[in-house]
Amino acid sequence: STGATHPLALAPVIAPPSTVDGFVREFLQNLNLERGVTLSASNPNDRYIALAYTVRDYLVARWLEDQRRQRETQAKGVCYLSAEYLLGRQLDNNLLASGLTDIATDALAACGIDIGELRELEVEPGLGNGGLGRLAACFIDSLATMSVPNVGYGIRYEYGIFRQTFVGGQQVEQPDAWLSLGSPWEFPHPEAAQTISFGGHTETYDDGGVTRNRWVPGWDVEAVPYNYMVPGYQNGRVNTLRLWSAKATNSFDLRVFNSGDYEEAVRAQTFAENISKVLYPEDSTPQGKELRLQQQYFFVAASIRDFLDHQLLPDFDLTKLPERVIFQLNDTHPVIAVPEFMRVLTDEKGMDWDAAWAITQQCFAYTCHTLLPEALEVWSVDLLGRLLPRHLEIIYRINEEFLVAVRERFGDDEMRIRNMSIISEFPERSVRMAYLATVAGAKVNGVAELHSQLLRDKVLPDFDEFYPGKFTNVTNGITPRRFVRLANPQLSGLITEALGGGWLTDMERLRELEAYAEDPDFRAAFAEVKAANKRRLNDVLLARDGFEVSDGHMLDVMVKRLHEYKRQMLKLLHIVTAYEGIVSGAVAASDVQPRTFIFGAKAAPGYAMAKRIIHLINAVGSVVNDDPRVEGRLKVLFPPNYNVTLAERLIPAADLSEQISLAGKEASGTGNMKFALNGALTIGTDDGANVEIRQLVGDDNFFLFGMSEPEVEGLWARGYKPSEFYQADDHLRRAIDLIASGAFSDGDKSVFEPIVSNLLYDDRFMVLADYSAYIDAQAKVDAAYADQDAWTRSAILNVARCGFFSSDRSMRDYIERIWHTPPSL
Ligand code: AZC
Repeated sequence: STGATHPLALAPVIAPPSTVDGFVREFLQNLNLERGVTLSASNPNDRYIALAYTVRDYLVARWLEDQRRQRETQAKGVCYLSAEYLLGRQLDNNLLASGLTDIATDALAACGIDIGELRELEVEPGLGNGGLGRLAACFIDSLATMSVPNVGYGIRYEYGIFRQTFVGGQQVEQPDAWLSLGSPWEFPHPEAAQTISFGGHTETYDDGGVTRNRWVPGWDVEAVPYNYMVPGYQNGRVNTLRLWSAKATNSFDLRVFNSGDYEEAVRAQTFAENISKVLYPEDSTPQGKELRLQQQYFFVAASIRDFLDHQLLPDFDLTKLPERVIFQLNDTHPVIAVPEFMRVLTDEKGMDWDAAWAITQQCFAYTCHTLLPEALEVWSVDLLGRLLPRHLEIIYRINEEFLVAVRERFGDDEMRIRNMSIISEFPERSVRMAYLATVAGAKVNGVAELHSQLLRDKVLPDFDEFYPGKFTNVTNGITPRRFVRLANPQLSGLITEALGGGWLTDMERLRELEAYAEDPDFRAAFAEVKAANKRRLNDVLLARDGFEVSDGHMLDVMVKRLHEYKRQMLKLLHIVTAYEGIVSGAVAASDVQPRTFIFGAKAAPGYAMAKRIIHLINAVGSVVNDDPRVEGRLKVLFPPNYNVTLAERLIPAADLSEQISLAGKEASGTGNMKFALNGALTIGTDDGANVEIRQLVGDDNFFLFGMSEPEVEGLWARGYKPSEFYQADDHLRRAIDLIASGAFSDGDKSVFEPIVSNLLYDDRFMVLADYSAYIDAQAKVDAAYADQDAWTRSAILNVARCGFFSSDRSMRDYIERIWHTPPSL
């Protein structure tokens, strides 16, 4: 009790506006009170922020209520630890979740404002690289929608994923200053900052007759929490996303300031604040930088402390932690949380080692998102020991006890012990974070059936044998609220007309659409939605980049990070082949199914080959688009800066979804799910979640091509020589020769020579081996597209059969197989 007596203060959650009048009043009040302007004096940014605050005010009441309830019940919840959350724009999502879209639209119209214009002002928080970060964002949406208590913990990067521009067809990275106009969705709490320590040394001391070790850190920074609301879809529930921002500690500052060294003080501040300054733009490759390890420890240490100190009731019995919380490790980035948790339980809370370890092994679970061995994070012992000396000791002890147990089980099989050790000795002594996570985690999961299987069989087979039942699968999912309802309102309307409401939170109901696939009127309506989405995309690309999507073209889309294993090169060889066929006269232009190819892809700034491929895509695009011989038939568009906002426009307009990674390399993919659920047909390899998509939609509604994973292995074993494929295939040779000739680089053969020689003499991802199967499958695509009605039928069946890929289903799987949290609060 606060001692309040006023009736309003007794129910301190203020009722939000739920009428147009109420919304207008609140909006104008926010303009006045928060922006200090009147409506007539306001600029668009003022209006956007006042609108955001008005929606936020509405959600806050629910949020406070949920926080109170969660504290009261102390039900088991999920702490999702992720270095990335690729959120996308918030305004529309929060309007949809709160059911305020119509009220807000009308209220703004009544103020003479077009809400659509304000929507475009929001800079999306790009606090993630790609699939892994977007998955985290989908998961927290689903948990809120399913009323599962959850806190998402992460980093509030001041600069998110870089803004990509093209100069002369080459990628140039610009900083993403997403916070520069203010961020109305966040609640900063500087007063609740945690102090996070680094460096120093460890020492032994006498604790009442027992010798213990403890950490004497060398320096520290403040972690300031910023809270974001994560509203469920129209269920009145709001969870929390808590992102940490680094600040210099005051004491440190003051000490140096007092000594009169202003520059040194500023330098110290910059050093501290660098920790949350920028997202590492790496995807599927670890960046072994000291600052990155600092980021990782910074956010998990703050999160664990936050949970223990603020989410638990005082006097909570720590031995009961496994009944209260599960920390889900989103890839290896947060795995340093394991030794930190052990350190807190033993060194700080005085628990004995064995008890603490038993608790730790129940409180963590680990998701692996890759199969590329080069993408599994390792930290050199040297660096770890310098930055986190106590943690290194703890890791050594975990490893020691683990290897004793391995010996007990498998005997003195030194080879196996070396292979399973958390510490690897070559090329330098280092800590294998995936192994640490596997040893500590109650469960380890891959992100699609095939990936989980390969993880057990190929990447961690010894661990699978040692820990029966530890490995499991949870196939990824996507939130249908953002990627169907918001991205594709027309399709959503059509589905609701057919099925009534409720499907958005029960996506298996889309199955009922199967019957509609046989209805010519429904097919016509569905085709009209696709056409309208193409027109909308055309408007977006015209305004954004000056591009035009040609009428009547098949829209063939490949959007994802640029990585060799994803094989944008294979797509490009198809385009060059189609182009070469027409200009050489081998194929009559009039016989070619008109297509617009759209790429979207960022390359990691340090990934030279990926950047060269971007350059080549743009180079091929400008030649093809300028050549009158293929006009009206082939077009290549590469809008720069592919992000969540653009994805929401592109995907609903696509006819064909390109998912063409080398089998065994793409852990899951999630873009593949978004396309299928928006009625694009997939051309794809038997890789990642493509396998499950194909099983669900059926072979007739999916264009499968290429080697399977065992076939890939077989070819490696026999010895892969890409040049043999080049020699044996006329089309392939002509396509590669055309690139090598300088036809796309003003005659300069050197520009793309590294790509050509890589393909001919290395080709790690077997582009040439799958080329001819891909070209054949594309011919089948053309033939199928010629029968528009049959194509539409297949597209409807894709939608109808992909309800499985809702992230709500993924969350149910995590709850059942890993978290064991109560289904709802
Ligand atoms: C990605 C995988 O490459 C992708 O296949 C998967 O769908 C996605 O995670 C979500 O699980 N991985 C990454 O983005 N990053 C790393 C480090 O693997």
